[in-house]
Amino acid sequence: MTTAHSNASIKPSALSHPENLPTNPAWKRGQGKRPSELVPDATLIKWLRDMLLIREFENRCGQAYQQAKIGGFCHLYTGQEAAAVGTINSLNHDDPIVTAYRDHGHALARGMDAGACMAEMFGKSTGCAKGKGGSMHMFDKPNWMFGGHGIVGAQTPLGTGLAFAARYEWEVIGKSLPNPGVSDGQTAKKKVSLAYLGDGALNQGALHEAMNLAGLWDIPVIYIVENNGYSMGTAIHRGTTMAHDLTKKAEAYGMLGAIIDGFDVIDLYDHFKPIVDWCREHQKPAFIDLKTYRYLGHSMSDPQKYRTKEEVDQFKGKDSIDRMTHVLMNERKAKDGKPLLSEAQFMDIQTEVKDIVKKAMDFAENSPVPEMSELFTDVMMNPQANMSPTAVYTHGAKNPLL
Ligand SMILES: Cc1ncc(C[n+]2csc(CCOP(=O)(O)OP(=O)(O)O)c2C)c(N)n1
Ligand SMILES: [Mg+2]
Repeated sequence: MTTAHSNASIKPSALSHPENLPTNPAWKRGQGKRPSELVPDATLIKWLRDMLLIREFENRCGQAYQQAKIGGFCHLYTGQEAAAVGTINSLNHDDPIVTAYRDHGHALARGMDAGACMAEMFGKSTGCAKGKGGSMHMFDKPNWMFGGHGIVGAQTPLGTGLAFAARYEWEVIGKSLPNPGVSDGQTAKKKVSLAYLGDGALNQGALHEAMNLAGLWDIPVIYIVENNGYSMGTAIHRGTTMAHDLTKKAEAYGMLGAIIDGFDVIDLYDHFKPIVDWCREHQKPAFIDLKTYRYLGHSMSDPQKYRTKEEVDQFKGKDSIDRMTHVLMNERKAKDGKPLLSEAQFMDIQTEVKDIVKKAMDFAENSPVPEMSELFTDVMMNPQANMSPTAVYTHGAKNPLL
């Protein structure tokens, strides 16, 4: 890769001219249509359906956890639905994404089968990670979802690497490598990757190393801070500098930064889609401070002493599902002038998602737990003899540490 020089045809001054920046798209200057106006009616309804599916899935996970059917860590996404749905739907299906441990929403928005997702929650062999990952490790290669990661910030270099690989494929190899839905030898195309992180990851060294390289080498990764205001019980302004304007951090690494409201999925799309298109076209990174809020505790046991009920209620008043339902029932009209969504259609969608999640629960409950032998598969091995104090470990053999 020839790094920044490969963009020599695009004059930096032209690219950074306010009129050419995706943070100032034509529609904001009163010209042209908003991106969401070009989205088919059925797709908008699907966005609402996906947000409802995530909410229902999380509600049922919470119940199953109380019944001890789900064990280990479990972080619910309730309240943040528009963030995953609005950003993922701004991508092509084969643009890779990677996220942290609050990952069920991204998996479902990406199209993961709800049964495989729920079975993973239940630790069953039919789960997307064979029941060996659990809540924090949703993986779905056919849907270009590369996890689900538990170490705060660790996914951000991975997202950067995914974008580097995509750009290398396009610019250096010139053809795509074998991947789901792509046969070897197809012309590679320009891609972007999304690397989601929580506001708690903002001060992790890994993020800053990754952002530095992305800025230096023009790696087309978009860091999305799902800024729900808290890292466990620590409010962002107590632990992070410039919390009132995180785009300054992007500036320091020479990349585009934007603050986007993550509560209204249509508005989010209108602001985010131009950034994705720009990053793809010019093969550049970006950094988004996406304002959102989680309604529930950090994980399953959190007395939430760090915030008031009034604060939570205030954000519930901006609920993204209520907002989208209102827009589709009252503001957006179909070609015949009628509202895009009727009350009856809304009820049907609710019934549909309840049914999907119920079937997913049944599937998870009735699936077998992994075989004992699975303990020794899909684990790291020492590639070189005598490198480990506990001797050589070969794939499939009993781990000497156990
Ligand atoms: C490197 C590392 N340090 C600490 C933890 C413990 N930990 C788990 S979640 C979390 C808070 C992260 O908050 P944030 O990034 O804002 O994500 P949110 O939970 O709000 O989605 C911490 C400190 C961890 N998993 N990894
Ligand atoms: Mg947070």
